Amino acid sequence: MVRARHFDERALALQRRGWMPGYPPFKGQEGSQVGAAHALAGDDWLFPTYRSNAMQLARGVPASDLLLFRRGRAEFHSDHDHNVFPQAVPIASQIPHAVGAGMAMSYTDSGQASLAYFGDGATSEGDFHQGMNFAGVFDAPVVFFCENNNWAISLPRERQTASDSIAAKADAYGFEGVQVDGNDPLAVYETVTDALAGARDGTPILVESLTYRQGAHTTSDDPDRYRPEEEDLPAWRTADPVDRYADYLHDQGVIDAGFVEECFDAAADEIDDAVETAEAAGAPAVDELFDHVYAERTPRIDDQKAWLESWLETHDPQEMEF
Ligand SMILES: Cc1ncc(C[n+]2csc(CCOP(=O)(O)OP(=O)(O)O)c2C)c(N)n1
Ligand SMILES: [Mg+2]
Repeated sequence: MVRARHFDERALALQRRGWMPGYPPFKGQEGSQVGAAHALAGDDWLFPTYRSNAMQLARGVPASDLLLFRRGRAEFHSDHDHNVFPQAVPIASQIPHAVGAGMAMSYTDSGQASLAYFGDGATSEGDFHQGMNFAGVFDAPVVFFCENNNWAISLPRERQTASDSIAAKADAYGFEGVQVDGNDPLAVYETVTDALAGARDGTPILVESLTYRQGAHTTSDDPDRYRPEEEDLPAWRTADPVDRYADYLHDQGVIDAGFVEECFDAAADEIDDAVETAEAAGAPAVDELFDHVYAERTPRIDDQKAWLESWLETHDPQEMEF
């Protein structure tokens, strides 16, 4: 969790000095993401989003790959060594992918499971309902892991849905939905471990992990414009999960006073190296921007590519400020 926190803080600072065009911070969601990531088996598949970098880190994806992806290097979009699908930016589009993969896992008796990560806002998309429906009908080994951080950009959870909870939505699809304190990594780990075991036996499940987005939606967002200073949420929901877990481990006598600082120092070294690696890798080739829009380039994409190539003859993107 400390590694993830440090990655997030560094990424934010790097974006602020123009190192990458944008960044979606996950501060406050480390307990939920790291707890869930540790519950996955090595050969399970994670279907992530732009928000879930802590999950990818905890799963073993190198920090430099995550940074290079944010610098536009398409080859780091997914990580097949760690069974991590590409990060979905179109909201909820990864949910049917996770279900389809789950159905394939069950047809081939592979013993794997897939975990679809998404936010509270994704539950208003058709893809969420279609994925949930297919999983229920076909007994797909899927854990629907909804990280409810109370906000979908500027839309609060109470305006997202009139349901009592997000977990309650599972009822309509014939399987269980559960809520968990998303700021308690051990509770999340246990809940997702049990959820994966059930999923492997053909019972999908929806886990609603209740946590809080401490920062902005992305570096293009200013939450002061829409978020009240005092949230109407219980303290456990807005409390810092890193501090809370460190205090807990300290009280239990598991760690001593200097341990968290040592973790921060180790994380700082790791991220320094990752930034150096990412910087050495250079800018993406122009083709990468256009090659993966469709399976084959269309005439309009070809026109856009030609325009950019001629623009680059007189401009240097490295000199631009974001
Ligand atoms: C299909 C689609 N519609 C709209 C958007 C714009 N958009 C980006 S993030 C976001 C809110 C998502 O909120 P939530 O699902 O709660 O995830 P969070 O950002 O809180 O992790 C929206 C509407 C998008 N990316 N894709
Ligand atoms: Mg949200």
